Amino acid sequence: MFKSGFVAIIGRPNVGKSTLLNQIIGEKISIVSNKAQTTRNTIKLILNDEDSQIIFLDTPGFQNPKNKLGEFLLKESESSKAGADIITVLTDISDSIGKMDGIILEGLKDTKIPKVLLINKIDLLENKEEIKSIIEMYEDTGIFQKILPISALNNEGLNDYVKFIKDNLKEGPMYYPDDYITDLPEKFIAQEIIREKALIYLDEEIPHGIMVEIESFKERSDKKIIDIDATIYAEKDSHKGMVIGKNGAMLKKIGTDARLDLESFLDTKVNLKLWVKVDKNWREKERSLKNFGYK
Ligand SMILES: Nc1nc2c(ncn2[C@@H]2O[C@H](COP(=O)(O)OP(=O)(O)OP(=O)(O)O)[C@@H](O)[C@H]2O)c(=O)[nH]1
Ligand SMILES: [Mg+2]
Repeated sequence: MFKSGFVAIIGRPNVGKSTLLNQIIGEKISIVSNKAQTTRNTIKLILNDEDSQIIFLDTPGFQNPKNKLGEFLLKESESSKAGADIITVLTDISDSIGKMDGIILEGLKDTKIPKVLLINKIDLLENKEEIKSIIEMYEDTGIFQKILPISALNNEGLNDYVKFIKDNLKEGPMYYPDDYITDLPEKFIAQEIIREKALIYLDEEIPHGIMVEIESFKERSDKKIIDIDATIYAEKDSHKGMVIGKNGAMLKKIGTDARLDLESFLDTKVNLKLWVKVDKNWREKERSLKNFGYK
């Protein structure tokens, strides 16, 4: 019997949802940074096996929206639950259930499908005994069929998690060809790789106002190199200056790191050209959000 299904991963920003899924898939598809709200679209990551296909949905971090982009992110997270066969909630080693986690749990109380809780970042626990009381705290909610402490970063506890998913999958079709690990086009992943480098290097409020658009993505006819032209959008003129940096140093750093990742992802040489433009307050404008694919 072939089993398959959709597994939504939800949780606050920065708890490690994308790290977890990249680790399970064994390839870096979903971008990761230490800034909240790194993920902006629901991203499908596919785990293929001889007798099963699991489609994981990596969602934007669950938080109170502060602008139109935030409203879109919350909707993405909410709607991923609707199409899921199994729900995974990811949290970290905090010793109390915070406000946002409380809202997430409340929203799951009446959901009938299997639910699993992963307590991530146990590598950061100084006293390993502490995990017991954290597990008990979540057991008391009575919401989850399974609660597992994990470290997504160190690949700890992930086999048990995948086993739980497989045990709870139902008979189903192969939704995607068995060599697919995502349904995303290369162009989208290229855009995300560039955005990740900007997120990693830029500080304070700038990263959240960054958007990347791929202007052109062309393979040369001899197939030995891919030319990529991309624009980084910032929200303010002053932010544009910081993305470029002194004598272009910041843009160069972002470009070099992005090119190296692109070459490894696309398995070919890449010629990357970056531009920086300003689109004022695009996070509040329906039209810009639509243009950038957040609709
Ligand atoms: N120490 C430790 N850090 C981790 C672990 N998992 C993830 N991180 C770090 O946590 C940060 C956030 O990781 P992401 O995977 O981007 O988190 P996310 O939940 O997808 O965040 P959003 O997309 O913003 O909602 C990164 O700096 C990761 O390296 C873990 O198991 N241990
Ligand atoms: Mg993420």
